Amino acid sequence: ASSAKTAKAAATYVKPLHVAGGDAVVELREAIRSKLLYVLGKTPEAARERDWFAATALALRDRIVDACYGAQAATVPEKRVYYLSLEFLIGRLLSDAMNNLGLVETTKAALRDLGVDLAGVEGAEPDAALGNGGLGRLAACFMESMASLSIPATGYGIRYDHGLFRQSLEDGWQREAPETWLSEGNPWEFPRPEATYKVGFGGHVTMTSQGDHHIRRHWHPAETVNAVAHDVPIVGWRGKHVNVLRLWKAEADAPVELARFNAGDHVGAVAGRARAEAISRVLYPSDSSAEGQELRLRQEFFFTSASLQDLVRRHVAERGSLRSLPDHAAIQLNDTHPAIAVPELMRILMEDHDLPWEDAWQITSNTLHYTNHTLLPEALETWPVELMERLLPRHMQIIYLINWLHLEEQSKNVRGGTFDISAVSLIDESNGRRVRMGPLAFHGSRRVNGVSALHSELLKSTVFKDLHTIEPEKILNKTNGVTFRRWLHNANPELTALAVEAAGEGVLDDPTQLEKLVPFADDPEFRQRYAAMRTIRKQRLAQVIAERTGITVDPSALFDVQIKRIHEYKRQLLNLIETVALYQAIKKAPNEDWTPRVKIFAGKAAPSYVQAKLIIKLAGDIAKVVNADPEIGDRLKVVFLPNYSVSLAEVIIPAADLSEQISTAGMEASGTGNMKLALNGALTVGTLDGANIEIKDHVGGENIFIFGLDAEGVLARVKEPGYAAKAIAASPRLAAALDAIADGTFSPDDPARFASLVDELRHGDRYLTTVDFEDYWRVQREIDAAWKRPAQWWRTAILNTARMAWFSSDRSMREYAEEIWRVKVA
Ligand code: B1N
Repeated sequence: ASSAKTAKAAATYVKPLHVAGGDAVVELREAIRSKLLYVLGKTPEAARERDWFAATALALRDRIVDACYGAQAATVPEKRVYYLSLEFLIGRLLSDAMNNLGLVETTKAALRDLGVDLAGVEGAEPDAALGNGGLGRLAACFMESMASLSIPATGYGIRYDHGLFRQSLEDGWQREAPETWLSEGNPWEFPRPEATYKVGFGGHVTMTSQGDHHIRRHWHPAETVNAVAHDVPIVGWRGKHVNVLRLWKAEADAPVELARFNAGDHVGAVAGRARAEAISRVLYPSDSSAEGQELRLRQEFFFTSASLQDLVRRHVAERGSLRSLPDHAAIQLNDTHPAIAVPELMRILMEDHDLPWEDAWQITSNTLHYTNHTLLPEALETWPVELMERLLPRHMQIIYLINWLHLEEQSKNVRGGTFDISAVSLIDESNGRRVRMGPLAFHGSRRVNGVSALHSELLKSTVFKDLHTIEPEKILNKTNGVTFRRWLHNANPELTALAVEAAGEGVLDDPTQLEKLVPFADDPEFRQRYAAMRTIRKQRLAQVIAERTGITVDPSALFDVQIKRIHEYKRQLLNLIETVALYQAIKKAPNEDWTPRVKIFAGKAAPSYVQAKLIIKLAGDIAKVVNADPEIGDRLKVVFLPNYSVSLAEVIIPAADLSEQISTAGMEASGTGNMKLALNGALTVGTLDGANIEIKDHVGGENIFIFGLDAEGVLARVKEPGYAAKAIAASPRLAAALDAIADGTFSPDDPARFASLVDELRHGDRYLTTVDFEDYWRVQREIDAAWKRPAQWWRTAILNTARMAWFSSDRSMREYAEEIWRVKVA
């Protein structure tokens, strides 16, 4: 009965924005037909959806090129931005491109003429999953926003053959399979073999005397790898500006060593090639943890060196002297992954362009800028000196000299007092000698920024405390943002249509116009239509859940969503323990008026992260028991959706009623999923962590559910011995839930399966899960009660949408442009 009611509510919803017709449709239709036939060599009869996708992408790419070679190409911009990132989590590009070119309806009509359904074509595009999570997705949102703001920018990264692994569940356990997005080519990219650079590794350094104490050092790498550019055009809103994402592919200098081949060593003759090409083979699947392997360092140097060579060449061609580099180029380092840029830019300037050290340092430290994305100690990169000396001997020398000058400068300032020089040294001597990439990036950059207000303050008081004292002006805050074109307009056309109707078309260009929705929060008819919009999205998600897991969920239940990488600090475990406690409570009082909930989880665990994979298994095991319990029925369902991705997020986010942002305070640098969900009108249950704090400030404390310790409280509590035992002793509900997980209630086939998880909570609990549990339970019951007052609930949801404009990545990019890069934004 309730789903019949929701279906009716959905039917009261009205749309479409634009209807296309006429010449534009005919033209695009013929362009698609011609790409299919002459580029792909396929007839319409033989074409699969994937072929139609490629033909459509190629036809749209022509329009993007036209936009690009209009007014834009003729002029050299005053200043260019270079965004260096080891990850770009782009997802699909078709709907972005169509939407930004204003061609959604035209494309739909053109394909319809050809007997093809646009939705199917969109679904045939593979995700470009060249990133792990928030850091990589942020880079993709920033690229879209820079194009939309006409900021002249190039993104530099790696063209991985295999993006983030495909996750499947085998009896509830995560299994990883290689991802193969390039298996049928990539219609968006332009290979640019003419833009190839040599990147060296290993070898030795020679010194030649130039007289007058002047010694020139020269690096002679033992090995060189070619970096070949592949350009993906990124078109901005309304097609006004196009930027390029330049991804480097590693290729061997010599595909076969002929001498070895001719001597009969056929395998050995191609070994060097395999070694060189391994660099761009696969994305490291770790999120918020440092990957200490040699191949990772090779990836980092490979793309950093190629990018710097490319931008230096461009600057010289456009401006002549490298002395003006800081005036015309701003380089942003996305975390420390490209921090080797500090010595590499120094080397290029001194070795290839004959500049003296002082000038090279002045140029380098005024061109580079560094964003820090995490405080987690296990994520802070350090590289063994021994490895650096072997792989990058010249860079190690440069780092030593940078450090020597830096420490000399500091010791001058001490004046009698004692000063712990090791605190600011770029070399960590505490466990073997290692280069600290964070301090290196800090010292070599003009500005350093954190990604939320809290995070930036914690940078000053913790990891960069001493460096901050030396240069108190260096650290800035730039709170993250998300692109509304993808995360509102494309992902949620129904909500977008409502916003346009209430706030006018201008809301598409200027998100601050969303504020105009505020008075509509008190309009019962608008609320009802907002709820109907949500129902449409929930029905769609319910369908996806049924297809992918076989679980039936009721779209009228509260959809409670936690979607993100699986990590202990993000505390999926807190959510799961609460799920168990709720299950036990319902069983104890089955006749109470429980708010029906569907708990939806999705996310990948790093393949080597044992505890995270066990948490996935626990979610599946709890789901099996709860979903099959006839006493529970529709009051509680638990779903783990496999293979979380950008395109799955686009389906889940508009369907979410509740957004779980429950990390241990002080540990989530910012979060960006929190922003996407609140923008789409999910209410947040969260700790005072990362950008949650700023979301609360914008939507209002009465429109968000905050619980648990704040960052200061966490710092204080971890010093109290036995805090976990105390918390468990004080909460019979928590104790009972933990007992059930530990005693095999959810794993009768292997009762001890989760012993290690529960043990860790009882005796360590680094993430204060037990400490925050009771308050989390309290706020969840408050949420149950709130769901029973629909007028109030939808009012709050509308206010969330209306007040999230500040979290647009356009705002973030404007702030970077004005306060860090000093580039003009129209
Ligand atoms: O960066 C996001 C933030 O919103 C998240 O809070 C933060 O956790 C995330 C090593 C990382 N920090 N560090 C990483 C990723 C890959 C890797 O190899 C670290 N990711 C974040 C955007 O600011």
